[in-house]
Amino acid sequence: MKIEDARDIDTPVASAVSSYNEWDPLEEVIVGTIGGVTIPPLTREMKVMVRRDYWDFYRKHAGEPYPEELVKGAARALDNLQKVLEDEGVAVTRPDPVDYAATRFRTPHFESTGFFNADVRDVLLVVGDEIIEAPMALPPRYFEHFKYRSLLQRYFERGGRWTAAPKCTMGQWMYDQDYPEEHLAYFRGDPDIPDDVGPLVGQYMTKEVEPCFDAADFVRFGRDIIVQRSQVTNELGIRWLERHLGAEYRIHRARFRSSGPVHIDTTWVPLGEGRVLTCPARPCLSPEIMDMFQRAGWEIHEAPEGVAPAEFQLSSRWLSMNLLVIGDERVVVDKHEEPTIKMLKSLGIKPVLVDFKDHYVFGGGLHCATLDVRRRGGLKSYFD
Ligand code: ABU
Repeated sequence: MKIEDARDIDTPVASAVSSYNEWDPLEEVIVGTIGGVTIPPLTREMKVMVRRDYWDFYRKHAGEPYPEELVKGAARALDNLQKVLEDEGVAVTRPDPVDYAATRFRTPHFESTGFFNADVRDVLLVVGDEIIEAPMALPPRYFEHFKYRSLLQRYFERGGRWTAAPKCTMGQWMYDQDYPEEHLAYFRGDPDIPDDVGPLVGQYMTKEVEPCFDAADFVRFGRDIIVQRSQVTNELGIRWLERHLGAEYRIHRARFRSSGPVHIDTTWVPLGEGRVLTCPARPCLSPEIMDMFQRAGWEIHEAPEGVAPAEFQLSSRWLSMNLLVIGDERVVVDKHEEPTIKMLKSLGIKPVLVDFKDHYVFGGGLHCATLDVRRRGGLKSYFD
């Protein structure tokens, strides 16, 4: 779709953008595209995303396209997801392919090449009728929001509110130059991590110099939004969103036992009203969050380990719990994740199967690769 195509769309009375939680019946969703994905430069701060086993590969091939077979596999996975969602009655939109990822770019503060564009959840946050472009925190992702601009303009013309959070500079001063490199050897999701690993003692790669956040560090429960301080989301970024959303929403900071948190959607994942999945390798360290859920009668279930025969370069194996809830007790899950499928069935939830594992190599599961633009249902409080 091009921007010109959107001009004749009449603005409906109700906004085309409306989503307050992660589980109400899904009506419209953006599914990412993988075209143009480029091996990012392995700067120090990028090591929060890339698994150590791959550092040499990323050093050697920075700026080149990923191997064609990997890209084709991920493209097929995204197309499979589109079909499955459409078969379930969900309208799917896809961003235009943009091949700027391989382009070298320069701002007054850094030079980089781009990275990828499939994980729309990292870049955009929908809260009610508003779509917020996240500032992001890593230089290769600086321009990633442009991939979605024509779609955003279309949603804007259909009544959605459209906001861009202040972009951070991504200058070197934003990153802790003394962050111990050996702590990056522990990857998020490792079960055995020492007690003094960076995030467990309040040390992160991103400092509190300018607000930064990735949208995927926030998870929406109506009026209550849970966020984690992560390697890519700092306290200033959290405060920006808190003030921006105002008194209608309550932002709750949660901590988990993780060696390098990046995105909350493989850690604390709602399955529907009253049920949340927690990652057994990253238990919640915030008693007030546990109390909040327990007092409101929420069930907290441990996610089974992932089993899909996939390669993981940019994420933990816990993409198995990165599920897309489409409402009416239906959850989209990768068809290889037998233990997760079994668990969903035991809870009376219908697993909607999709062959998606070939997208995992690029660091994203089903929740990462999608953005729910519209769900039926309004703003509610689930914890009063
Ligand atoms: N983009 C989600 C990755 C989170 C994880 O590695 O568990």
